Amino acid sequence: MTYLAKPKFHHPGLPKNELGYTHRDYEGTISTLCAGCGHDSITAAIIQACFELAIEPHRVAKISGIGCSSKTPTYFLGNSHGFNSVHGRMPSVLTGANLANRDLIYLGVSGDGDSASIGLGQFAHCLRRGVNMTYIVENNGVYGLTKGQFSATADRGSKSKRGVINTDNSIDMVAMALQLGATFVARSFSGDKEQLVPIIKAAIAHKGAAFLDVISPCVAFNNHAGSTRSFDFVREHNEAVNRLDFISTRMPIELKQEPGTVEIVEQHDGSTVALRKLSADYEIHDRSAALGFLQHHSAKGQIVTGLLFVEKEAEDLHAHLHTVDKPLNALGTADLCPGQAALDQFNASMR
Ligand SMILES: Cc1ncc(C[n+]2csc(CCOP(=O)(O)OP(=O)(O)O)c2C)c(N)n1
Ligand code: SF4
Ligand SMILES: [Mg+2]
Repeated sequence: MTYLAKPKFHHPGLPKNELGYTHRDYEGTISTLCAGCGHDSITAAIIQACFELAIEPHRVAKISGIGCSSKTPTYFLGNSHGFNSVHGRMPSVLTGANLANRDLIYLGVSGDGDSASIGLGQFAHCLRRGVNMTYIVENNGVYGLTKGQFSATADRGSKSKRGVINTDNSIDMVAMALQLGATFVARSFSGDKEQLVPIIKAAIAHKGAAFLDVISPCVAFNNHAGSTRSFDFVREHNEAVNRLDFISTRMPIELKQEPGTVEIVEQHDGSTVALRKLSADYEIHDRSAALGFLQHHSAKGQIVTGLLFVEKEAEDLHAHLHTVDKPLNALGTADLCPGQAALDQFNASMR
């Protein structure tokens, strides 16, 4: 994989966190994504969240699939463990790593193509099993890396850059995550750092399956007229617009939004998305209400962003399986060979 190393020096006055690390200590190599890609804003938010949480980088494992989104772990946490797996297989690789070493912080990074098409089964089982992780889908509605085919999250009726109309129904991964039993479910927008950074921090702190769908503009393949995110389309059809946006500029979009408001985010080509930010009094512990809230606003053409649901007493896969409380590589001979008496007792229990 090609990458550009960042210079090692940095300003001596950079702020430090409680571990004495600067922001630079949480960065990776220089991004090779298109300038203005929403994925780079998500990278910046992950770096900020890990810096603010004062996470020791060697305690993090970043696991991804294939796609522009799945390339992004190269651009953050350069001193962490990382595994760029096969298309759609991030969840099973992450599950295996998590079972082998429960002491690491797992960041699963994926795309809407990676998770909603080839990896849909893996996505589903990973969430329903309650693997302790932060699962981030960088959702742009297209297969960016392979030149802009519709992904399964693209709206029915929207037009691709090549002029093809999408005739398939779209998948809402947030609704699916709620139905699958994820214990932390949120959606955000790559350009809303004020919302995204605290959500990532909360997801990392959550002990269980945390799913985060981040709407992330693809500047290369979702910036054309005819998309269901255009302002005219929303006004005329007033249909669910629960995904993507697109921009023609080469500058990332930024957004400051008050809780409880709907913000029409206009792109440089005139296309828009309507983002509804949850209000402060939204009840986050009611799974079925969260689903209803999502669908109600989706029908009005609004994308709900914010922390939609958190299970109060979340448990993870290790708790379900009653696994040993140490990482497997920390088990000594005494743990692995408990002796003849213990073996006899175990054999007796099988008779
Ligand atoms: C088994 C397999 N099938 C197909 C591909 C081709 N492929 C590479 S990335 C990709 C889609 C990526 O889309 P997404 O996950 O949304 O990432 P984005 O580039 O949009 O961030 C596809 C189909 C592949 N690499 N491996
Ligand atoms: S093709 Fe799209 S998703 Fe890929 S780097 Fe460029 S803007 Fe980002
Ligand atoms: Mg994509």
